[in-house]
Amino acid sequence: MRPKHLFLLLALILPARAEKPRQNVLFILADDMKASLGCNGFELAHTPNLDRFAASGVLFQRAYCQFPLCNPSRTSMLTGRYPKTTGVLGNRDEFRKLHPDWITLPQWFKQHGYITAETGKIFHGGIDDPASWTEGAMEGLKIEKRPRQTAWPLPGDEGMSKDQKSDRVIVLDGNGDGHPENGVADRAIAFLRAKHEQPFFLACGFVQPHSPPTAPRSFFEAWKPEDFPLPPDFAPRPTVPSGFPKAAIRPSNADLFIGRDASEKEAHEVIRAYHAGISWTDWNAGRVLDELTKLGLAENTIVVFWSDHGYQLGENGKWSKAGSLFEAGARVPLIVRAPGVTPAGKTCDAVVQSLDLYPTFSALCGLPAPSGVEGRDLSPLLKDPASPWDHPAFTIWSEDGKTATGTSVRTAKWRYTEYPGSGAVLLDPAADPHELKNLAEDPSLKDVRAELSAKIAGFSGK
Ligand SMILES: [Ca+2]
Repeated sequence: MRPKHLFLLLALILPARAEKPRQNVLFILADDMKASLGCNGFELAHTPNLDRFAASGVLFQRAYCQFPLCNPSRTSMLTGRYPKTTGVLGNRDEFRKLHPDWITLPQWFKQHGYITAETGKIFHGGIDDPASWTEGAMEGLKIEKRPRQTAWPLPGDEGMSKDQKSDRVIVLDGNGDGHPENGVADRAIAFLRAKHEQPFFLACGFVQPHSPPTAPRSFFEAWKPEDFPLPPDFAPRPTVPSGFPKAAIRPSNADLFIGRDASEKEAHEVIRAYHAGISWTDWNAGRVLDELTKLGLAENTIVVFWSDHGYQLGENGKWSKAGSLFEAGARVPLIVRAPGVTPAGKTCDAVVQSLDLYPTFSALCGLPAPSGVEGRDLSPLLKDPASPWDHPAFTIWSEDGKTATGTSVRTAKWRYTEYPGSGAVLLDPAADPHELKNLAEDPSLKDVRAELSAKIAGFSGK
């Protein structure tokens, strides 16, 4: 071969062989946050940082969790498997005891040369998975001094039961410095500033707006309590709406207004407090996102914002996520920015699921496809949010932590839920955004119901 030809051949081969630098991952999680960001179209929201982030990536408007409770939802997402497969149907189950050989999402990155670090709540509180994280990445966060706080409506901690401690509103002095929630962001920022020889997977998990709703005073002052209208089906205590099966609303609240009625005045206050918690999370997420940009890491880092499930905020007297197989409980905020992949400021209306994140992160970073996962790689939607996509989302609830006592399927048009032994719910969320009208017995929708019921039967057979 003549030297000129050899040079041309090498020029063709070498770039293909050169190792492409791997992208970092910054995964920001929120706890109990319904999709009520400004970018979701919620006009009362005060979420400038996440709105700006959404304007730089792809916002999913129909993203759904697999179980409306922390541990089952997070376990499903972090293992890429449906809750029925994980067997984790309650907050006390530990997936690692059930599946010692499974490889979690961060662990998959760790196995492929990434530093994997966490700050805040990633797995459920009290259930961490040391195998998922790089050794040394879990040094404890030191809290020097907590900010002064005011509890409402109960005056102090003395004599309060665990439930009562959860059932109140916390107003912080200053900007919350010294509170663990700010510490979650501080630690993420410190991690980003440190020099890393390897690509990183940093999970940054905030615990707001989980009860008790907590935020610095300034975030409350963005609104008056009455700025937030009560839901049209507001009730002082959990109330099964007319035309719905009994199992659709649990008889008692799990997070707020536990064992007591909600007055309209308190309801306005708590709704405001919940959104103040969202705004504080937005502020902390903004600090981390700004640091990523300032350090010049944004061009080489995939960023995802997600919450573990939604929330019912007084609808039918329900103040919790637990048991909610409505849009309010199953829908989650999801924003993805992948440099070189996602267009800026696009909205995706495809139905996607939390458990799709594992294979998606993996594909975006050029890792091999993980085995055993049940989600789908969302890359086609990230490249073109209008790509054809016709996969339903499934969300289940279990009252006893052992079997599904409700199974819900979401398609582009419908939400359909079956509660064995109690009945079914068919909702048209676009026409009925407050989820007031159960269409399950509408004779004109008999075929629709049969088709959706067949999807649930197929899913239940997994
Ligand atoms: Ca949660």
